[in-house]
Amino acid sequence: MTRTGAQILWEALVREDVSTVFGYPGGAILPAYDAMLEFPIKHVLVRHEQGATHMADGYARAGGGVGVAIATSGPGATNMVTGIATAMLDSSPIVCITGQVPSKVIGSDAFQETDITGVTLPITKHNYLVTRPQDVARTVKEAFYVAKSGRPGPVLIDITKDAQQASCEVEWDDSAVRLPGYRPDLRATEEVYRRAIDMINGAKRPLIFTGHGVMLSGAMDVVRTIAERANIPVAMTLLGIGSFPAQHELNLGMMGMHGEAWVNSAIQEADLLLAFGMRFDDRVTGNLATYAPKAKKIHVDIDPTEFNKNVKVDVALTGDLRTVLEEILPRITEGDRSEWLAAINQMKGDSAVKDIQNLPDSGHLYAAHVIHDLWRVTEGNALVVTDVGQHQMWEAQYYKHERPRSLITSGGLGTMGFALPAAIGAKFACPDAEVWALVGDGGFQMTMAELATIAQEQIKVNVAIVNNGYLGMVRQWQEFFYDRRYAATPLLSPDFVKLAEAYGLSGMAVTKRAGVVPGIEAARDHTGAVILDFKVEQEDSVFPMVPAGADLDQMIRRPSPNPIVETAAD
Ligand SMILES: Cc1cc2nc3c(=O)[nH]c(=O)nc-3n(C[C@H](O)[C@H](O)[C@H](O)COP(=O)(O)OP(=O)(O)OC[C@H]3O[C@@H](n4cnc5c(N)ncnc54)[C@H](O)[C@@H]3O)c2cc1C
Ligand SMILES: Cc1ncc(C[n+]2csc(CCOP(=O)(O)OP(=O)(O)O)c2C)c(N)n1
Ligand SMILES: [Mg+2]
Repeated sequence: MTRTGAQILWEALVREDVSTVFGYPGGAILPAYDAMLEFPIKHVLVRHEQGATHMADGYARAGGGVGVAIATSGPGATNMVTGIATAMLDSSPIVCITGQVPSKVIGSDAFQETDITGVTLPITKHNYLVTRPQDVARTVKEAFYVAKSGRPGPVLIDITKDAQQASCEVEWDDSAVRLPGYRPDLRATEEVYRRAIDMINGAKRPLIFTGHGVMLSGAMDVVRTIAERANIPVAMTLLGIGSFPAQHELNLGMMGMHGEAWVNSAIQEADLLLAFGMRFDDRVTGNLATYAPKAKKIHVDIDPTEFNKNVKVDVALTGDLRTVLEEILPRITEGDRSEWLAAINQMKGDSAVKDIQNLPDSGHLYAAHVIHDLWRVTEGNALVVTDVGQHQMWEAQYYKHERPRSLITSGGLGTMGFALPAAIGAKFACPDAEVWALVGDGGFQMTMAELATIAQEQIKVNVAIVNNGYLGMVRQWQEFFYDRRYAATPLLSPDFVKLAEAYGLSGMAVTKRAGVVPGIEAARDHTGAVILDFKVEQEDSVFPMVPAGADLDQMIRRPSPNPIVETAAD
């Protein structure tokens, strides 16, 4: 059958089970947009191509599939760069499709020409320039395979305008993709397995670390079975939140820079770390020279380049986490680690039982109250998508996530502006979920134009703005490390209630603690999207904090006597 490259593109996407794409049209991608009308694909018109990439990313993280974004050449393509880098750092599978100028003018500085495969080479798992319609079907198939297999990541397909317009005979190939040099299914030897199992069964003070890879491989159940059988407490990375039930008795909480104090202390005392699908980011380890000095380390990861990258490990098990752990599980013996669990409990002191909601109302509104109340009112069932900054860390501390993929956040790149579009993408992947974008007043202003996308698509994504009048996380660093010199962090914002109304949405400002629960309840009851502007204390800080590069147990704690509130971790 003869088809244009544009038609082949959409048919290939349909064959990959794509139902929704996020995009923005322009000259070089117009043939594809024209052909799109013939295919059963929902196109969501964004307001900025960065938004399209974050939506694709949120779609992938929430639903577990591959997200798709589409844009024109030149500025359309370069606007995607931040979203692609965000997906790369957090191993999120997205496919970005860009139009390119006609192949015969490539290299001539043609109108809206950018070498986007060159630009995105270091921030994609793989990318392609397609100049002939005959190559479109195979490329799309490969791109999806690369994006989702092994360690997931972003793939870009740049298609010239002439390749979209020209026709060719098309034959669909249903055979498995084979790419020379790409081996996503490596396996460790039996000898390595044996060493790992002996170490686990013999450990007295072991800790399991669960990372994003637990979610990506669907290993939640097997991790839990191992932890319960061997009585090993579990700590998680920011991106691992949701991989182990928050209120499980073996759950210790988040590790690292803003992790729970007792988790960081326990890491420094442990005799064995079992790192499952996490990559020892510098936010996690602090000073590498003094990191977990008493512990042997076992690292399970699908990407062998992660082994010994930051932390030297004793045993490295390559492979899909679930597959590896299912092999290990039958050989794990039941363990009594009550002494170790008691020691960690001691490290907690009475801090774990302090409930900030019981502290007297000082008349001020704190972000911690807002997030804790959001957790209570939604009964922990919301799908929360955060932006980047203090509110992101407070979310990690105060919203208890019992289920995987219920917290979506930009960890590795720390991309402000991520939350609103990623929440929109998440809503398309999970239409029945109660989706909340939790944003700072700074990051929200980077991508708030996507409120128009919410309005046009008539979707219900509620937005909670933690409005502290500052680029709060940077202000906190200035307070701690730059002598309180607040260079360029005080922040003027528009009236967010009026902004919501200008988009045809509803807005509400909350200034008192007593207004938080009614505000959240009203937002939930309303049929359309609601923007809640929580005007919180301006100079509150996130505690504890391990200063960048400091030893993990050298944490800055909330000053005492406590002038404000305790964090859950204090
Ligand atoms: C302001 C700010 C503060 C932060 N503070 C903290 C903090 O205090 N604590 C913290 O933890 N993080 C913090 N972060 C996040 C941090 O920067 C990292 O993003 C995070 O620690 C990475 O978590 P991860 O290693 O679990 O996930 P990723 O970076 O996504 O890594 C996942 C790992 O799993 C592997 N993997 C993927 N699929 C599989 C599979 N199928 N099988 C096996 N392995 C697989 C990958 O190869 C990779 O090594 C902060 C971020 C920001 C922006
Ligand atoms: C795109 C981008 N620019 C700059 C930064 C650096 N940065 C990290 S947190 C932060 C402040 C965020 O302020 P806000 O959105 O108000 O959130 P808050 O910390 O106040 O909760 C900044 C500027 C970043 N992470 N991303
Ligand atoms: Mg702020």
